[in-house]
Amino acid sequence: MDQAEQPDDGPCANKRPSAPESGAGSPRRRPDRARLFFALWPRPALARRLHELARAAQAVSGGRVMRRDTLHQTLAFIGDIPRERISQLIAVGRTQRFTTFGFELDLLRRWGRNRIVWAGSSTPPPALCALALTLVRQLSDAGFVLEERDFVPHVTLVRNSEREPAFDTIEPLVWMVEDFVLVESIRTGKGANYRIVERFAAVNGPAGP
Ligand code: 2AM
Repeated sequence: MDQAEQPDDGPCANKRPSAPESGAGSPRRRPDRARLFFALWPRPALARRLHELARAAQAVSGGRVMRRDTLHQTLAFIGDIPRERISQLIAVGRTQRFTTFGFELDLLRRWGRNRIVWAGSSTPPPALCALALTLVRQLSDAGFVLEERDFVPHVTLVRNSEREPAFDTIEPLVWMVEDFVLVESIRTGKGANYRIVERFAAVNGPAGP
């Protein structure tokens, strides 16, 4: 299999649903609707390291480096929904019970199908997969329409890349997870801006802003 392609079974091998990208191609903004997702958001020091890595990768792969303030790892993608349903998403976020955990980002990969270069983990911890799977199951239970897709935890670093980055293992970057966030993606002419709607802390860890 072409290594650049997404595998059938990701490191979190359980199938779990992920929402269709409804309205994804539409540049028209509707004030009564919003595009949302749950994600891990790196603290500033980690975001800086990831951004340095993104720039190093882009120097080889070409394409567009993600802005430092937009770097994240998606847990569950909801897509375009009526704004009045955001409170339901917040309720789902608040029911998650998890304790702090850490993992290493130690891989750099490229998917040819969507031309993104991303950082990921060769050994994603069960806690990460469990958080994503539970979120998506509960979203489904709450009536959000989700599609079947494997969960491959990743941080997109470069979009529209033209070739493989020259290196595929990296000096491990440690990510300590103390919380996760609900994010609104606001499309602009220059790409997406992200707004953190709500932060959900681990049961044993205070999470700062
Ligand atoms: P990507 O970086 O791999 O494109 C905001 O768009 C976030 O949601 C990004 O992390 C993006 O992943 C992710 N995303 C977009 N569409 C998605 C989909 N249909 N399923 C899962 N994640 C999606």
